[in-house]
Amino acid sequence: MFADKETFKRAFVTRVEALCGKPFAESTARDHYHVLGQMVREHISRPWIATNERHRAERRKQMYYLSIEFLLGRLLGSNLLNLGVRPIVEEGLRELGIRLEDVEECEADAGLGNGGLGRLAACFLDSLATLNLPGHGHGIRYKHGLFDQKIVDGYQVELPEQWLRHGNVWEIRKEELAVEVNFWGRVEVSEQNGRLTFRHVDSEKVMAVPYDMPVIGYGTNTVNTLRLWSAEPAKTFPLHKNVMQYKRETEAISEFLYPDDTHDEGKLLRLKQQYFLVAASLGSITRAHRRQHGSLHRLHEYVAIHVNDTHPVLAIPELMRILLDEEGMSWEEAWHITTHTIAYTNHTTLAEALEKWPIRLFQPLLPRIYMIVEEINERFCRELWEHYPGDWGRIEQMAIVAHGMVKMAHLAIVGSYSVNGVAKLHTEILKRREMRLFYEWAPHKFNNKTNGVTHRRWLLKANPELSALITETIGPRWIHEPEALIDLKRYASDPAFQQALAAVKRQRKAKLAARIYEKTGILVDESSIFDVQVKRLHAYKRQLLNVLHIMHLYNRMKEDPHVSFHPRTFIFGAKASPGYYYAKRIIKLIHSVADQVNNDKRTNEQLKVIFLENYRVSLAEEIIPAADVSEQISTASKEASGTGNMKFMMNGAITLGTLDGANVEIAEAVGEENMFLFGLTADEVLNYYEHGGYRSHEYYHHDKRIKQVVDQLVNGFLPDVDDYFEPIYDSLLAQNDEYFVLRDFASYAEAHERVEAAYRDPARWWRMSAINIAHSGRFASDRTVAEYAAEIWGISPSGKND
Ligand code: 4GP
Repeated sequence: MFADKETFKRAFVTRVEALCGKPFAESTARDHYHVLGQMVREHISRPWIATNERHRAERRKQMYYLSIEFLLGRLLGSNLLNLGVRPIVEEGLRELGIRLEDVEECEADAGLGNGGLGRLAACFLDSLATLNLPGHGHGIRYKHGLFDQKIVDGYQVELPEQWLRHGNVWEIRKEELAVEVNFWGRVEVSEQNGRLTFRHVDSEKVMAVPYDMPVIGYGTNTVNTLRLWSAEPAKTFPLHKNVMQYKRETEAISEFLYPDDTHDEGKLLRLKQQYFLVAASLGSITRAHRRQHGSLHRLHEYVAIHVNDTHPVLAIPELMRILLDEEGMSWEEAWHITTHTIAYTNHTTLAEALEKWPIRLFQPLLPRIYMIVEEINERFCRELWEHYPGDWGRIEQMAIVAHGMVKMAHLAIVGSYSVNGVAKLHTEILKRREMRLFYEWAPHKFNNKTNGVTHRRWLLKANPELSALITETIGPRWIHEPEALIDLKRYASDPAFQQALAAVKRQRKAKLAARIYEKTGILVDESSIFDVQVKRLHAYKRQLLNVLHIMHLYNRMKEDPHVSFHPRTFIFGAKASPGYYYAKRIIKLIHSVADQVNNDKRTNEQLKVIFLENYRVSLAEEIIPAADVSEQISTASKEASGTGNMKFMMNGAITLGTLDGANVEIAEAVGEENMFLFGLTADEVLNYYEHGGYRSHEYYHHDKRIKQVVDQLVNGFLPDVDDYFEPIYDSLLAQNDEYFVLRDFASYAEAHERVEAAYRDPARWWRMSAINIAHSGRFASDRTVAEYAAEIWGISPSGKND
């Protein structure tokens, strides 16, 4: 089908006519997308089946990555790339008068995730398949992914996302593999041969139906599986319930992705989603294992189950339930298997994100699971008592069930064999602070796995221009071995390479500028510095610091007609969780400042502020290659890792950031002279939190620049908003500025001056840019996944590359 261009063209035309029932000349871009998608799926059906067969034949250990989010983005482009057929397809389509780009645009952006955590899961799938590792994803097939963001008059409005509206060419429904999931009801206890047995009766049943999506490795025959579960009514309806109500409640489980990152909604539906994912995944994993091995006694030797944050942590009691109630194992054996099968990653230390479920919700919904959690807790507390006799305070702090709540992170640590953070600093903070007592109790469980991103999507696919330059310069080895990018270092000061690098950036900036004009009607100066902050909107990520600084630049220009600096275009993209009102006010603030700045003739030649609505994976792929400056300005200690920072450096942007998350390791790699670092360190921030001593008022009163911009939030400088920004003003002063925005302002402004100076010196700038690209290989998810495979999962590559 994809053997050569002519074969492809013939197959494509025949199929378009056969599948769409119309002459080729009348077919639309959407028809082309569907046909191409189907051709790819057919093309990989053999290797997909073969991968599964090979794994079975080799009896190889498998890893299942359980995640409530997979932020996949579009798949056609990266699938064509990974299969190595993109040039044939692109050329063939061109000869048929079709632009591949237009076809790709027809694909909905699969937004089954909120941000970093979900996108990380998607990057891991790509690396697993490419490294021929037997690792698969399990998630939920939400009917609606993360909401679509519309900006109306500067305010965020949320619309339901509809990625399945035109179907999903990548998925295969496998009804015969459905798993029954039980909610509510009660537990019947009886005694048989001196042993207690437990039966969950009178439950409400839900069918979990799997939809499998292929995960295609780059340049290999491996095709792994992402299994997404959809909730459907069971064949037997509960007698006591209205049928329509039962159907609605059941389907609601996989209807919406919760639009919250880091916040715990505390809703029953969320808990249902979590158990649904876990029960369906474990049902299918254990069924397959049992079929192959006859029993589950050696499950941990053949299966690793990774829980991505605490959302799937009910995998622990659910696996215990299967081993105890279905397999009839002793507690000791079941616990041994469970705690040698499950591994856990923590993604955040924000207190509000640490999930806790009230027993009053948990127990009635999941009666048997709750019993098991209680027993885990009792045994754990007993063990602690032996370890720390008399230390009630410690035991109370570490208990899994306490004060009417089930603490999911505690359950995760106790029931797993590995607990990892996502960057060195984050892991250290977990060990020294957030999880200190657990670290003291079981230090061997704790380890670090610094995040990474797939350089195939974020560089090779998103930035073909830069990729071509890299390959021309150092050859193609970096595509398979991203650490080979280090070879670019030799060219960092080479004027010809620098010029070529600058030309590529110019090209990508022109492309983004055209996109900005198309979307907003605003013309931006392509030779200005593109200074970008794109990520979820959150107080700790400090988009506010960025805006206040823009206001300051504007004030300077207004006050001093002679001040001149290199033109700047500040670009934002961010969704705020619908119930996070503070974050929504910041979005409006960005728009108000943009209106002011962009419409002022005195300043708008030098300063532009752009907000691109509906930030998502496909938009990120357009923005990141065009960035000069990457804003990674979270309050130190708050951003567990960050992954945007890695995507930007890979594309030659230079980080303007705090020493937070993986920025610390980026600085270690490239050297501080190749970044613009500023602000408090994590230790300083944590010290303030612990011992006090910060008074934001002092910074407000002592720095005229700060006073001016903070006052401008509420003094009518920004028209038509009444007192809408008052809560922001209060957060900075009355509430003593929890995220140290004012504390870091001066240092941030000074760092911006360093940006300016560096940009005025092209030889220096492009050298910095090249060095960032050269060192980005270690932030590829291939490295991260290889570390997980060797140090946590114990899985090894299967088959061979082509
Ligand atoms: C994010 C963290 O905030 C981010 O620092 C990290 O890079 C990412 O996970 C992947 O590890 N957390 C979330 C979340 O997205 O929902 O908690």
